[in-house]
Amino acid sequence: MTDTAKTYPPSAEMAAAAHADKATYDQMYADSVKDPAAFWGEQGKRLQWMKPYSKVKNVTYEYPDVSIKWYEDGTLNVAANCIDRHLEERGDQTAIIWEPDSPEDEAKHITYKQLHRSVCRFANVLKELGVEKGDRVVLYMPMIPEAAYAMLACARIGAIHSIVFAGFSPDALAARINGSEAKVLITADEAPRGGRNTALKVNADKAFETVEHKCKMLVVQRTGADVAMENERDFWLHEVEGDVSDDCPPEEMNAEDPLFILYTSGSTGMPKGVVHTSGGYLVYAAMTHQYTFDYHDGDVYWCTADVGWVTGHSYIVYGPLANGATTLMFEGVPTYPDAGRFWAVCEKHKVNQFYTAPTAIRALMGKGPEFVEPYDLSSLKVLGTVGEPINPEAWNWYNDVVGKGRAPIVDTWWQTETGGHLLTPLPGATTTKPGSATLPFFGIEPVILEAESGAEISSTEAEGVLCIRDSWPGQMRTVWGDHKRFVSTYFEQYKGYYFTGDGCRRDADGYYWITGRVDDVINVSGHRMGTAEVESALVAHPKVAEAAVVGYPHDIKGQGIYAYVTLMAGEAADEDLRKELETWVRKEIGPIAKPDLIQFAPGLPKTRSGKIMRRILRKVAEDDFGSLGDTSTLAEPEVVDDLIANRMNRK
Ligand code: 6R9
Repeated sequence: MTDTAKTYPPSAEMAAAAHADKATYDQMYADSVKDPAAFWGEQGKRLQWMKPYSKVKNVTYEYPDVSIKWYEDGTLNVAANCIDRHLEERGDQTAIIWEPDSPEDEAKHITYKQLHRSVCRFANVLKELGVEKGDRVVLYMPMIPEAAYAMLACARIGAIHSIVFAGFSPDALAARINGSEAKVLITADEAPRGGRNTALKVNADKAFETVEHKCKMLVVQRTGADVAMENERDFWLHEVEGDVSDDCPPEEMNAEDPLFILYTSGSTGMPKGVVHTSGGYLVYAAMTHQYTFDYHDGDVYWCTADVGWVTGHSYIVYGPLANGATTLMFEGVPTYPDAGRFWAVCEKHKVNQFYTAPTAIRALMGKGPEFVEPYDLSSLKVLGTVGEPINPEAWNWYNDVVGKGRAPIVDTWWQTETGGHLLTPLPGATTTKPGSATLPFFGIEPVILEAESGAEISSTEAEGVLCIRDSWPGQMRTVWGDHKRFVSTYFEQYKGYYFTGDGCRRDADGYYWITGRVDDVINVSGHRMGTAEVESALVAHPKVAEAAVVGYPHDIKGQGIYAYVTLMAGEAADEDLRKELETWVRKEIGPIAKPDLIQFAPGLPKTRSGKIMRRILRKVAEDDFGSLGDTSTLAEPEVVDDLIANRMNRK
């Protein structure tokens, strides 16, 4: 049995050495919410501004006139803040350690000086291809240094990047290229991962079949695979780079100019393009990186995320580099060549702060401690987790087996929309409880509302939906091309608050415990997936009449994807079709969206007005049909018996 009541106070050594101990946290937190403009005005000084700001905060959450601006009259360049300003003091320090997929291949150590040169050259290549300030550039990249160069090169010339995770399908890629009318797609020949190569260029070619506007392709050579190049459309980076200069002055950008677009899943419709801007985002990414991980000069920091997700944006590239850190970028997977790889890399590069996802911890926990024990992990000072609630068993394993009880765990709750951590312990300040994201970061005022009425629950102990009372600099500003959708998604249901979409409990000590999404978003291995997206992929198949998708508890992934499918009249519900539908969804969206279980059903439970009763589908998927609740409002109550009789998830 896991002792979940046990709490873990910071050690005296940690509290003494950290950027913040408890007294500092309490004082700074109180200041930050009492006078946000003064607090963030001061924090803004951690960046180098071309023209200093005079206004710090200009925000209204008032529906429907929501508008969020931070440091609005200041100008800066994000790449210059992440590179140039460090050159004098730490030009020869390693900025990026790159660890390749195969441990047989050599790691790279890229200094700030080398990073500067590579980013300037990359920026000049983009200019050669016609990219100008404000243009969109889509990235579909392996985890190689060029991915970071490309992001920073965009930032340097004021282009807006939109990264598409390399595991997404050509269709998903095309939708994002079209959605932002990108001028250039940056990709690579292939992406090695776990000993296998994904054919990125081939996927990109497929995507271009449905790209509706003129778009060029810049291709990085990673594996040297033989790929087709189309004249006047496709360009090799190493060829164009031959002719460009090392010098590329950083563009002066307004604090509120967009830095990037990142698509993320919501409860309805297709993924939306979350827009983050330059000044506030970078202040927030840098500050959270410094305090949450208690990063100190000279530390080696490793976040295992992919740059295709927000965690890779804020905590591999922007936050760490803004702080002049050494950030490790890993191309591979936790289980290749074996389940000891993470720990081998920690030992090899003497990693001080390590940040990963609960799904990886659970998977490695399942392989046994013998994959951890051979390695010297004494360099580890802080262990982080992100992406989904971490169950106390996994928390304890992380703490005991990996951290040997010496490294505090920071369970960081945040979202693509929030730009950086909102709820998190600080290593020297916060007593942790396994499974709780603990307390708010500076400037964050979480509130718990009653889901139905929207009334704020003021008692310390509370359970309901999690909202945030006021803005912070790292908050998203809009949905790309659809500000109305931004306002209606996050500010309509609970007026005057930012609505997170998560359920949450606050305990007697005021600690926050995320209970999971309250909307139709499921969290598969820490990746957000809208059930609507998977459903629309399924119904696009000619044999499918109707589909409903829900999540169910999955030991490793957190949630698995359970799909109920009704077929067109006359179609046979057999194993072949099940396989075909799995492949179909992989192709439409990508491997992460593949349903774990598909149940063929003659009908779905619906109300008389035709609304699918997801509550019932969730219960059946959870194999918990003893408590289906009221089914009397169903149009055809008998379909439920069939669903139960043929359920796929029997315990
Ligand atoms: C950073 C990231 C956001 C959703 C979020 C929540 C879940 C993330 C969590 C967590 C419990 C944590 N989530 N971190 N739940 N504890 N520490 O993951 O962004 O991909 O947008 O997902 O993930 O449900 O609303 P994103």
